[in-house]
Amino acid sequence: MKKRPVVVVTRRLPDAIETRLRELFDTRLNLEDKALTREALVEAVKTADVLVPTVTDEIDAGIIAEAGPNLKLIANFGNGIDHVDVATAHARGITVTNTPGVLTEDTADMTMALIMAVARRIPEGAQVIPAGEWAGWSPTWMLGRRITGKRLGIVGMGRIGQALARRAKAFGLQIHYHNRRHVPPRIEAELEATYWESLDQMLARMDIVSVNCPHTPATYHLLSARRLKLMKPTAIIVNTARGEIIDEAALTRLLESGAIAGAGLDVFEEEPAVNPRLVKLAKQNKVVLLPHMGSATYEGRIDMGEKVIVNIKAFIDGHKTPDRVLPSML
Ligand code: 8YV
Repeated sequence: MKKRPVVVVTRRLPDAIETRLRELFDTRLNLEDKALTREALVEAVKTADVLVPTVTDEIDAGIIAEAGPNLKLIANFGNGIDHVDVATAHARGITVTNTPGVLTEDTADMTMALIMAVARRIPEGAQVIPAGEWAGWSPTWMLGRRITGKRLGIVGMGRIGQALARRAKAFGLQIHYHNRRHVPPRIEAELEATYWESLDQMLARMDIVSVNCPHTPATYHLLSARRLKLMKPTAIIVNTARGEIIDEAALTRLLESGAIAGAGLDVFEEEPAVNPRLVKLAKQNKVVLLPHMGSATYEGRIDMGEKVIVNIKAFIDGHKTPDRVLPSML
């Protein structure tokens, strides 16, 4: 009988996925669910035929250089692939796959939730009753900002950007977007979306800015200090993509000085560390900070796991992997 491939999974996955992985492969699980140390990652790539990492694993050129001869597939559990050096893997003949599509709706929901949370002060309001501080209704208390009729500027109009645009349109927002290229005219018409070739010009005119592009070398600090300063002082910014796309220190300064009205962030530059000044702003209810929960639904995580399994199966059986990531795609 052919030897079953060794699949090393770096974090705990939903039970149903771990069970299926064990049925199909010689699967090594991380029952402790602690992010692997660099040494443990090196050990993993030395022994595995297939590595299943997550966003908490930095699979850089140094780690890939340590890979044993058997490692042929990195089947990432997650869509974003910026923690894997895809070019180096590719050069070494290691295929890389991800899990696109299955977390689109959940992430768009969370983006919309952050927009609402910031504009309508939901987390702040939700603390009042448990704290026993509600003195009763007042016409001028806990006022937020209306969503309907405002301009939403989406930076990155891929799957998640479009899913956000559909939701936002239903909330009465006007849809604007900046992307490397236009979305197809049919979609632009459906969303009544306005394309901005110039990100600078778009930023200066938006009430709400949402970051929905992948993190690549080209998008690192795309929202730089200079660009953030172009935003209106009444504007808010939300990010459910990757922390590195916004210059977090600059954003923090602008929030502190009131040059930007608010922010809703689900991702950070140095996760799980968060700039203490941002945390302070959260305590003052000036920003809403979530711990990278965009795709955190039971259904989403099972779908992601199933995609991982489909990619491994296809690869092992000698078929084309459905979700291969090539350096040219980044
Ligand atoms: C995942 C994400 O939780 O898929 C992504 O890109 O950021 C998250 O939704 C994480 O990546 C899992 O590895």
